[in-house]
Amino acid sequence: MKFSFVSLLACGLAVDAHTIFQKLSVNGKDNGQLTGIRAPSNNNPVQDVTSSNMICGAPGSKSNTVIPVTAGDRLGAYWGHVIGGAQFANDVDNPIAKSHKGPVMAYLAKVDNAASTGTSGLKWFKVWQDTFDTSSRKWGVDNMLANNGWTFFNLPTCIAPGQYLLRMETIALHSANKPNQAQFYQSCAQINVSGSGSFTPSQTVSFPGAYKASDAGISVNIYGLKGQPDNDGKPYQAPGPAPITC
Ligand SMILES: *[C@@H]1O[C@H](CO)[C@@H](O)[C@H](O)[C@H]1NC(C)=O
Ligand SMILES: [Cu+2]
Repeated sequence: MKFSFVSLLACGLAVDAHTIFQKLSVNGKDNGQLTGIRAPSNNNPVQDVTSSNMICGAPGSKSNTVIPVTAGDRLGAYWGHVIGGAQFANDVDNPIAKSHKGPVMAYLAKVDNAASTGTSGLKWFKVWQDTFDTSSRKWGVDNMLANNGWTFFNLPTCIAPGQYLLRMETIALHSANKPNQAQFYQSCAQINVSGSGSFTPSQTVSFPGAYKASDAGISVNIYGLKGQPDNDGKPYQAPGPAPITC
């Protein structure tokens, strides 16, 4: 019964404890709020894996900016409870409620024009994920919390030059033991990659389509025998493909 009480506290009450990816840093330089970002206008999660909102979140902000990056750069994705970060002073649910354990992942899709492209029919591949570490029993979300909302990763050096949408995704699994209760949070950044990479993915996935509600990483009880959200120290199988290797 413990986990149902926890999830009731986490998301069943009036205050929502959700999150939004809303700015991108490149080698430590913050590009600013919603610059080059397509973010949903509110922090409600997507819970239907067949929804087109699985791509870049519910329709919201638009930007004409395409952020220049070089393959190999260290990217930072900033997540906040609401657009701007904290909803109010001492907001304990910024960047996300501590109950919202789960993975943080990054996908790319090649596009002709990152500022103007539509989002349906794109071919996505995963470039990074921070899922669950069985020894420390920390989730990607725990690392995001420890970094005050930032998740950092290196854009693989093999990524070919050109424009891409970067789809950042956090999945909150605190209620995922119940059908369709995994919470998906995603926005997309518009990037222009330079460098000398030549990677073309041999396999890609579609959104929606890449995930099924029954996937082991989506329909999952993360509470161990002691009622802790530690997956009982067992490996966690994140949804979607494995990240590419260069
Ligand atoms: C993308 O980068 C290339 C190489 O630096 C540059 O020539 C091009 O103008 C850039 N395009 C956009 C939309 O920023
Ligand atoms: Cu939530």
